[in-house]
This record gives sequence, C-alpha cells and structure tokens, in this order.
Amino acid sequence: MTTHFRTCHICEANCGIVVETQGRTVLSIKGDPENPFSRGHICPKATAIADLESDPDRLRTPVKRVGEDWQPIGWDQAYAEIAARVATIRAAGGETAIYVGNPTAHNYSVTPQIPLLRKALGSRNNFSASSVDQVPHQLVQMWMYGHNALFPIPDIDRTHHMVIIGGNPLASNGSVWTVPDVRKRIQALQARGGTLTVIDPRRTETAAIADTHHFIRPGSDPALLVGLLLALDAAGLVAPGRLAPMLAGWDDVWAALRRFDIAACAAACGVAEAEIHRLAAVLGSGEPAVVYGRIGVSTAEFGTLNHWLINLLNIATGNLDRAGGAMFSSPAVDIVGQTGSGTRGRFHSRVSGHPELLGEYPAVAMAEEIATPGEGQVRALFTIAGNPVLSVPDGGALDSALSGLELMVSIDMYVTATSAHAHYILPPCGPLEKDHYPLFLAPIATRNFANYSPPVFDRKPGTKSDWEIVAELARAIAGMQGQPLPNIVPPRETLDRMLRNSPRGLTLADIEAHPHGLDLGAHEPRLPERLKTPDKTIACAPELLVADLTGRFAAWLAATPGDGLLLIGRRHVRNNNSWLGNSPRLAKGPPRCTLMIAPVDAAARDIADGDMVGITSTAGHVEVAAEITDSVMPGVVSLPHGFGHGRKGVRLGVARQRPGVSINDLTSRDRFDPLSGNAALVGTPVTVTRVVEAVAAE
Ligand SMILES: Nc1nc2c(c(=O)[nH]1)N[C@H]1C(S)=C(S)[C@@H](COP(=O)(O)OP(=O)(O)OC[C@H]3O[C@@H](n4cnc5c(=O)[nH]c(N)nc54)[C@H](O)[C@@H]3O)O[C@H]1N2
Ligand SMILES: Nc1nc2c(c(=O)[nH]1)N[C@H]1C(S)=C(S)[C@@H](COP(=O)(O)OP(=O)(O)OC[C@H]3O[C@@H](n4cnc5c(=O)[nH]c(N)nc54)[C@H](O)[C@@H]3O)O[C@H]1N2
Ligand code: SF4
Ligand SMILES: [Mo]
Repeated sequence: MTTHFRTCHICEANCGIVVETQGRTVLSIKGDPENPFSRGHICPKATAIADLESDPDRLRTPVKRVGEDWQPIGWDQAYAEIAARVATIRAAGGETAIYVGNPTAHNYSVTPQIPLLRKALGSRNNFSASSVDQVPHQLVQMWMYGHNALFPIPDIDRTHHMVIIGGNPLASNGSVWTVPDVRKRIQALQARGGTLTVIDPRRTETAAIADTHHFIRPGSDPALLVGLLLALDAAGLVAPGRLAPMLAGWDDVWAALRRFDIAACAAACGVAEAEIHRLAAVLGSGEPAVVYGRIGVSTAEFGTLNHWLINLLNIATGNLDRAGGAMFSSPAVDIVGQTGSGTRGRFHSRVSGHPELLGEYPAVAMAEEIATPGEGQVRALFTIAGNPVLSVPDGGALDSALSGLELMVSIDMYVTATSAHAHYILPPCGPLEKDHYPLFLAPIATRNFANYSPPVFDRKPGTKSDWEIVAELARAIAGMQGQPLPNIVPPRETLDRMLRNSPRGLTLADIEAHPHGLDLGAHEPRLPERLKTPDKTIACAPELLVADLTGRFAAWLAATPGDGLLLIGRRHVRNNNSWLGNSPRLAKGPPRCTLMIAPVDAAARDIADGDMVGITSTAGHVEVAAEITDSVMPGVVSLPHGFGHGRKGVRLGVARQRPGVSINDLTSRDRFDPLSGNAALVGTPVTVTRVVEAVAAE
C-alpha cells in the first residue's frame, strides 16, 4: 500500500487529501489532518475521484464520430485530420471558435497552452465559462484597482461580521474565495462573538447556520446594496479610515447614490427598511466586517453593478485591505505581477456587437455566432473541459447550433450533452495521473498558501494530459497553415519560473518540500502598493458604473415589478456543475433535480409535493417533480443546474439513470449584464403548472 498526499482539484477549496493506493487501485481517499489549511476537511466529491479513475464510461483513447458510432483513432491521425479540416474551413472563409470550461481553472498545466491554440486558430471567437460566472468581479477590479485579478478576499478567520450575498459556501465550499472547511470557520466566527448574515432568496444550508437570513427578490440586490450605503451615510458611519487618501472619485460616488432613497430600495428588494438600517449599523460598527457576493449577484442583470457596490461597502466601512475585512493576497505565484491588467471593448462580436472582455466574447453570444450565416460565421468549434449545452443560457439553441458545425472537437473524457456533437473527442488521462498546483485558486485563498501535488499514478502508455493535447493540437494546426511551430514549455518549468518571478521568490522545490502544503500566513494590508492604477489610487467612480447606476438601475427601480414566478439555481454538495453525475458514490440519495416551490405558490397552482410540473420560459419548457418547501421565498422557484443528461447521444451510464432536466433550457440569452456580458442566470421569469396526466381513452 502506498500513501500519497495531495490537494483535491475538484473545487476551489483545494482540500488536502490522503490517497491510499495498491498498484493502480485507489483504496481510500480521506481528508489530510496535517494540511495546515484544510485541517482534515473533505467533502463527498473528493471520494468521487476514485470513481473518475475507474469509470468505464471514461474515454481512454481519442475517438472519431462515424454516424452514431465512436471509433477509436490514434492521436497523430486525429491531430492531422483536425488540422486539415481547419485549413479547409478557413480557406473557405469559415471562422473557428474555442470554448473553455470551468475545470481548466483547476488545471495549472493546461492554461498556458490555450493561448497557443488560440494563436494557431487566429480567431477572436474566444468563449469561456467565465462569462456565466465571475467576469463581473474581474471587470470591477480592472476598473477600480487597475488589474482584473486583484480579487479582494474575505478574511473570515479574523472578521467579526460577515455578510454573504448570493453565495452558499456550505454547498459550494466557497467560490472566488478558497476557503476549505468553511463551516468550522463560520462556527469559529460565531464562537468569538461575531455574526454571519446571509442574503438569499432561499434559506440555504449556509443561511441555516447564519445568525440572520433575509430573503431577497432575485435580481434586486443593487437596491439592497444602495440602501445599505445610504443607511451608512444617514447614520454618519461612512469611515474609510486609512483608505481615504487613496480614494479617487469618492464624492462622485455619493453624488450618484444620494439620488436614491432607502424606502424605495427596501420596497424593491423586499428587505425591510429597519433591517437595512440595522445591517448598516453592524457593518459600520468599526469592528472588522466584510461583505461578499457570489453567483447569485454575479450571474445577474446587474452583476457588475452589484460587485461595484459590494466593493464600495467594504471601502465605506474601512474594511478593504484591513485584517478581518476584504484583503489582497500575497500568493506564491503572483499572477497580477505577471499578466496584463485586462481589456474591454478592443473589438466587438459579429452578430450582436458585444464588446470583448479579457479577450473573450460572452457565452450568451456563442449560439448566434455559430448559427447566423454570413462572413465570419463560426464553422469549427473546440471545447476544452466544458459542457456549454448544459451550462450556458438557452442550451437548446446551442444544442441545435452545434449540430450544424463543419468541425467540432471536444477535449473531454466523456461523451456529454456537448461532446456528443463533436466529430472528435480527445480525452485526457485520469485525474490521478496529473500533477496539480492551484495556480488561480491559491491567490484567492482566505490565507496565503501553496501546495504542489505530484501525480499519484504513472500515466498509462498512449494517454495524454490536457496540456499535451492542447499544445500538440496547436502545433498540428499551426504546421498545417504554414505558421511557425509554437514552442512547448513543460508546465513544471513554467510554474517554477512563475514562482521565482514572484515577490516571494519561492521555487517549486521549496513547495515540494511540504507535501501537506505550505502555509504562507494570513493576509497583510497591501494598499496602496498593490494597486495597479497609474496613480495608485482606487478608482471609486468608474464612468460606466456611475452611468449604470443612474441610468439602467434608476429605470429598473422606477418600473413596476412583475408578479410572476422567478427561477433561480442551486448547488448541492454531491454535485459539481454538470460533470460528477456519473459517480456511483455521489449519485446515491434522494433525487436532487427537483423544482423547489413555496407552499403558497404550490397551493395557488394546485400542486402537491412530488407532482410533475411543467416550467415554461421564453426560452423553453421542461418537466420535473415539485418539492414544496418554505425554504424558498414566495414568488421564487429553484432548480439546480448541471442536469439534463438524457439528451441524445450522452454516454454517462450512471447519470442517465436519473438524468434530470437542464435549467439552462429555461434561461435566456437575452438576459445578461451589458457591462460585462455575463449571463443573467438568476431571476428568469417562468410559469409553473401541474402536469395533468393524459387519461388513456377507454
Ligand atoms: N443556470 C445556471 N447555469 C450555470 C451556473 C448556474 O449557477 N446556474 N453556473 C455556471 C458556472 S459558475 C460555471 S463555472 C459553468 C460551468 O460550465 P462548464 O465549464 O461548461 O461545464 P462543467 O459542467 O463544469 O463541465 C465541465 C466539462 O469538463 C469535463 N472535464 C472535467 N474534468 C476535466 C479535465 O480534467 N479535463 C478535460 N479535458 N475535461 C474535463 C467534464 O466531463 C465536463 O464535460 O456553468 C455555469 N452555468
Ligand atoms: N458542490 C458543488 N460545489 C461547487 C459547484 C457545484 O456545482 N457543486 N460549482 C463550483 C462553481 S463552478 C462555482 S462558480 C461555485 C459557486 O459558488 P456559490 O456562489 O457559493 O454557489 P451557489 O450555490 O450557486 O450559490 C448562489 C446562491 O445565490 C442565491 N441566489 C440566486 N439568485 C439570487 C439573487 O438574485 N440574489 C441573491 N442575493 N442571491 C441569489 C441562490 O439561492 C444560491 O444560494 O461553486 C463551486 N463549487
Ligand atoms: S470541498 Fe472541494 S476541494 Fe475539498 S474535498 Fe470537496 S471537492 Fe475537494
Ligand atoms: Mo463557476
């Protein structure tokens, strides 16, 4: 038996795990009590890594689609055929596109290779899961702090008051906030006399352990946030403290905010005025406090506005860059120091004219770029670790668009709702055959830490890691088009160089000397030195955000809200987006793809618990069982995302037994945040009716 210490790569928490193996068999996966950061914490998803390794549905060789069948094909032949088809498509004036999915953010070795593929393809049609996720954070950071990757991180271990808006870390284990063992960290906050407040249209697992939970009408968060800022102002609690000399445009912020009044904000968001004053008093108490917002406020029509207002709240209470507030990290690999600050609007998408953000177009534009004829139409698509048919709004439209492509290549280990459309699927080796470094996640961790995990197993002959597949594909395509061949640098070398080029000056060997992980300490104040704005100030009043507040938000506030049901999503600790559904370990338990509906809304529609209901939006219709629960706010219904494995061609034997339906057959491509292009996945207007079984004719 061999014992391996590793970091779990499945979600952002990066928990330390102990993997015991015998030969190529995984005997057990447990939490690593000696990991200084995760302290033995583990969730059920880590044990699913063993299922991933042994899953019979996992592709082990490249495959080519021939009719309804998949035929094994050699790597070199696959590359050559793909490159030749790209050349033909380009010669005929067709465009190519890439969609990069979420697991790449957990794969340090593949990300430096993706630019090689982009260059070889020479297309501006770059899409990723970032625009159904976190780009609003990045845009706000780019504008306010001068670099899109300057994430302010909640310092939960030292705060006294934390407010979580639209996040459920007890299920998600934290996001844009690497915070393993979050439940114990919340309990420690409460044990030292602090408080947790959760703002969420559902009484989530996190809300259940919070000191206070407020329902909020989906999509109305800017009203609450403006209300909180105004309440601080009214109580004389605006106190940026040592940040004051760094604040540019601070008076402009207040001039814009003071056009609004708290009563109207309270009415619009559904949180009582007295509660807004009470919460503002807590935040402005002078004790360390932090406001944090996630998916519920990022994937909203006001996503960027929400994150701006959250940053302003942390600044106004003097909690930005303060112990126990929202702090900037000092990671082993300083991405901020080694990348550009970010771009927006250098060019625009062909069909709808979306501005580029960070070199990408929004995922809401993907289907139209493929389906709309004309010059520049996308005829070839590469997906890398993504399942956009289930993840981006109006999956049905994308589903049909994909079937019209001349070439589709998916780098994925499964035949999914997305890769089922591919002409070639190029699968990576098993997860334990890869090394791991949390390149993008250590910098957003609640403490500074680093941890390098070598592969547990040697690679089986003939298999490849994602990074090799992407790099070799880039070489083949570049070669076929007569371009210079890209230089391929082994990932460990790149990582070591990035470490050495960072202020801490660590080497990979330094980190490898700590198999349980290297704790680099709590965050320290880093402003103004850390700012990347030219004058080292915080740009508090970005022009487009002030305009969004006084224009689009003001108009929304003045409009009469509809009285229909609004659909939101949810996550469960035993799922991970669309792709752990094939793990027999995780699939156990009651069905999870249900429509949560409040008792009053169910009664009004004559719906009983467990009834099949039809849900209809402007984008589509699905049918699923109802789960009546008072944990959702009246007027709100909740359906998890990541289901819908019953689509044609999907080869996920376990997941197909309970395929569920895709929430993204209901979300709409027309609902997005115009500043960032991020999809608005929450607050979709829907109608819900009981499905009346057809009575068989006598
Ligand atoms: N309605 C609604 N929609 C949502 C969300 C929501 O909250 N509500 N959340 C959004 C968010 S935050 C995200 S991040 C996106 C995710 O969107 P995507 O990234 O498009 O989707 P995933 O479900 O994460 O699918 C990942 C795919 O990668 C494959 N995969 C897993 N590991 C590897 C690997 O190591 N290598 C390779 N090559 N492939 C791998 C899996 O088999 C799977 O097919 O979904 C978004 N969609
Ligand atoms: N177990 C598990 N863990 C995961 C994932 C997973 O699928 N499963 N996915 C990973 C990924 S890719 C990500 S990005 C993270 C996401 O991490 P989180 O953001 O913590 O995850 P969610 O559970 O989507 O939390 C969003 C919350 O917002 C609430 N909400 C919906 N609409 C609104 C609104 O209008 N306003 C407010 N205030 N709240 C609203 C929802 O009810 C939900 O509780 O999780 C990661 N971790
Ligand atoms: S919380 Fe995330 S990192 Fe930790 S064990 Fe679970 S899936 Fe892995
Ligand atoms: Mo995500």
